[in-house]
Amino acid sequence: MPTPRPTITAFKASPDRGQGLARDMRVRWALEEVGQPYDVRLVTFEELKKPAHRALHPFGQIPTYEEGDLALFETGGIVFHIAATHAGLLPDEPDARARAITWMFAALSTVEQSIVELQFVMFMERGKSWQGERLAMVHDRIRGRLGELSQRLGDGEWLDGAFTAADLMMASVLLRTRGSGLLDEYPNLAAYVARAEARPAYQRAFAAQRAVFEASQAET
Ligand code: GTB
Repeated sequence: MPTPRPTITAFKASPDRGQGLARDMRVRWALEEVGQPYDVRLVTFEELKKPAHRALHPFGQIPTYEEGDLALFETGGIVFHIAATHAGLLPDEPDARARAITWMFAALSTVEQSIVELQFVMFMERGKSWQGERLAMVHDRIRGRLGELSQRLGDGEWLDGAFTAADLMMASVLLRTRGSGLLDEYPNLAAYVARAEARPAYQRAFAAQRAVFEASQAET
């Protein structure tokens, strides 16, 4: 049976000004990779915290994913659901599939953790007397993870054979370090992310989220 056309939520005015760093991007990208058309409902920061949105997302965030009677939140869960219900993002062979799922978790829980911390330091702790020291500490923590990942990737094209949802998630996470310049210290990781960004599905997803930003500029 074909999947009902899903609807995702995204920021009406993303603070990243269309750079593709908000987390709706990874869901759009997954949908593009599997060729699943989707709709987008744009929400304001105020709407995120209202009961109607909290009924979909207990933490009042984007993105959410609705497909018929199913409502999901958390990009890990959403991307896994897309990959599990469409061909193209997870291998069929059980061990390779289990490894890809493991890498998805690693991207979100082992690698993204310190990168999220970086955003806290940069934006929420701006102006604090200790910001510089904490920034150096968080940079080093990220370097630790990037170094380990770089070592494992070596000269591989993707994490484990062909491109999977794990690469989609890992590249999405790594992209968030771009402003810091840290990624460029690991040329194989920088090239890995560039390969991911060059995928036509990534490009379509990027253009779609960028169009939201451009439309918001045209309105003002
Ligand atoms: N773990 C959740 C998931 O993976 O789905 C995290 C979801 C999340 O953090 N959503 C953010 C959100 O809704 C948007 S992506 N924040 C609003 C709130 O919590 O009130 C995080 C984000 C925001 C802005 C930028 N940026 O400007 O560069 C990048 C990433």
